[in-house]
Amino acid sequence: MLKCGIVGLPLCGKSTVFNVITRAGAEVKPYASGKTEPNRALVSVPDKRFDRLVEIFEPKKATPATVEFVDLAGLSRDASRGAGLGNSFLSFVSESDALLHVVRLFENPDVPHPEESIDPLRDWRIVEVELICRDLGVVANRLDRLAAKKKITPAETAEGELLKKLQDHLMEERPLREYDLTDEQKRALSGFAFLTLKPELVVLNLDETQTGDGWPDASQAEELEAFLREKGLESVRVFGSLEMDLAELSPDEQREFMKDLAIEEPGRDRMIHRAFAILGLISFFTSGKDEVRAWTLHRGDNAVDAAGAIHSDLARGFIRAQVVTYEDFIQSWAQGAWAPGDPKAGGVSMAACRDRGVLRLEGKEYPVQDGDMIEIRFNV
Ligand SMILES: Nc1nc2c(ncn2[C@@H]2O[C@H](COP(=O)(O)OP(=O)(O)OP(=O)(O)O)[C@@H](O)[C@H]2O)c(=O)[nH]1
Ligand SMILES: [Mg+2]
Repeated sequence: MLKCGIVGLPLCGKSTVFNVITRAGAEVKPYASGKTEPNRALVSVPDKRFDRLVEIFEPKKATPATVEFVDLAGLSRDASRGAGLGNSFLSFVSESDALLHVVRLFENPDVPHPEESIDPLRDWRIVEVELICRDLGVVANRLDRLAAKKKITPAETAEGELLKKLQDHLMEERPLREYDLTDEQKRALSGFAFLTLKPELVVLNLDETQTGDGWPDASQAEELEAFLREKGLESVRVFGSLEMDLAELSPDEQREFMKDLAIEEPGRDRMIHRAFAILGLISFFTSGKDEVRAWTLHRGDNAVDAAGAIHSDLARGFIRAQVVTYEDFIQSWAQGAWAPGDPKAGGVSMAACRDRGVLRLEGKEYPVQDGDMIEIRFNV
């Protein structure tokens, strides 16, 4: 299960943003909670192709792809040195596959600001530095271990050399995403779960007075956005409290409200879409009359990874994957290229695709493509 962790300073609106995305109704309060156990909720990946397959197959069960969002406690200045909830909390961050980094722009006299003023660029940087410090600690630990070893393999020598370079880079308070790593190096380092290598989406949490024309001074938001663009990081503007309340209205009422406030697209949709994009996810589908299901993989995962996502037995006994692209499948369907019999039977439809020559047999190493429809042949 892929996880997106929500990070930010205390009281910047993390739980509010979590509620906007998940509609899970987590507790939101104007004082620091000091809670260590994170809120978690699953969110379905919005996907028109999946919806279409459900229409076609009318399955007994429809299971969209999901990603878990995890609402973490506030990250204080100096957390990496044990301040606030410190390192125990940072370990929750390292479990995440991507980060949603919330920064506060909303003015709310009832909610104290840990730094006592609204300055989103400063706040973003405080959290960034904490993540850098945590990575630095991980590197130092590993270097100490390597140094203490009596015998060291050539691979460990190479690892130590790379880690020393990363250490210098981090010491300059620069994140690892700005270090030029090869894919091979990234793979070798994946076990460290470096926080500043994780994809990050920055969420600017605004309030309802900060919409369109009603907000004369958008300079702080624009300054942060320009800065992030320069760094190659993406950001979205969200009206945290407002959108959390909106979620309780009917779709019509929501549209009306959004029109009044000159909000074009709900922040929820934008956040979910961008989060999936930065996670580097692709979806593949399995379909039949019992179940249509969307599965998520990382780009570059192969057919055995796909089999393993479904069940470990399928990966273990993997023989072949029968693959048809979503587009070819839909075309076959539209042209009525079905074998006689039940038009909604999954097996029959794959056979029909084979007859049209659009079904491929792929082996273990086949890199799964976004939108593939897959049936695994296996033997255990
Ligand atoms: N006016 C306004 N208030 C907001 C907004 N977002 C959050 N708040 C308020 O800020 C306070 C803190 O919000 P939370 O979502 O609990 O913040 P948090 O980051 O989860 O806080 P901790 O978990 O304690 O660090 C609550 O009183 C919210 O109602 C916003 O967009 N506008
Ligand atoms: Mg919270």
